[in-house]
Amino acid sequence: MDEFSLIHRYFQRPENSPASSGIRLGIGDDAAILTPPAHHELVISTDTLISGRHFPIDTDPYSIGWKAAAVNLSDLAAMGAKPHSILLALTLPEANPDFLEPLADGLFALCDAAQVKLIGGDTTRGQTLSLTVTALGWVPTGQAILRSGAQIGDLIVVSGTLGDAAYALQHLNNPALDPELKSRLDRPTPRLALGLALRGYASAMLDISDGLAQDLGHILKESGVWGQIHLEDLPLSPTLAALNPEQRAALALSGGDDYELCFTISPSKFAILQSVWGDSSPPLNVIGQINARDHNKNEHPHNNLTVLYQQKPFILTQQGFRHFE
Ligand code: TPP
Repeated sequence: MDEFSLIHRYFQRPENSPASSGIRLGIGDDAAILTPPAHHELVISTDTLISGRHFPIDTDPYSIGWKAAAVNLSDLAAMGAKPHSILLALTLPEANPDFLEPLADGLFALCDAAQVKLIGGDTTRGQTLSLTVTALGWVPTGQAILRSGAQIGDLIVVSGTLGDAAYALQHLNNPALDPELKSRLDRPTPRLALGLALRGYASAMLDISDGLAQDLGHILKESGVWGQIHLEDLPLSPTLAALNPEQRAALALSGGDDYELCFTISPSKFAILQSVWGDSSPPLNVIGQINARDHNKNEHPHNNLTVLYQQKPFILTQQGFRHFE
């Protein structure tokens, strides 16, 4: 199958869905043409997933397609943006229909649920399967939620539970692995509704891909503040809650692949948010607060985060996922 028939067969879909608003020209020409809504800014992000590096090589193709879209839509959620469309650059060792069909199904299942359209991309042949998705979304001008806005006195809040995907990655060969934990690794849910709901509430936000300790560190650094979190307050699934503190910390703080949102918010706005968000999914949990300066921090002067366990500083052996270590 050549490149053009491959794109046509698996990735070109009817144009007249409700998601096509704002798309003057979609997939199939040299480039797509979008019409941005008035008084909005374009929010754009890209992430590559490489087989064996970002997902186990035997991951099912539906999950691979889903995850490639999910991690990118998660970046838009983290800005408070409404996702609009994606581009996909795909490198494949071979064009096998038994693989491509479910891969496209997984990608489109999430895109359809999020009303996101594939507007272009590229396919190439290469030794290692790799997917680069670029996601585009809109936010009303000036309303995007940056990493740099955390204020002294703000609460630090996370959505959902942490460490599930990292636990699943460690237990892939265990037949007793809870399928729910496995699906947290394979098919993460981008927190799109929450990201939108946090406009006007969160002072700073990001999505947790490399592990909370490392990612929250970015908010603290960009905002020029210090932060304290409490190991006891981290939201955990029952399997992880049963582990010892070192194991819990390694998975929930340094494991990564969570794709939950971490944000800072003033206590008064959080009270209002709770009445608006209520029992909606995912649940929100306060795990710490933003400080002016932390004098406990001498042991890690390069990092503004203190983790407390039983009110004492808890030393992390690793901050989070790093590609080059
Ligand atoms: N090994 C395999 C086979 N699968 C995994 N999911 C991991 C390791 C763990 N892992 C790979 S990349 C990553 C994690 C936790 C972090 C997120 O990827 P990155 O490219 O850093 O995304 P970004 O932070 O740029 O969004």
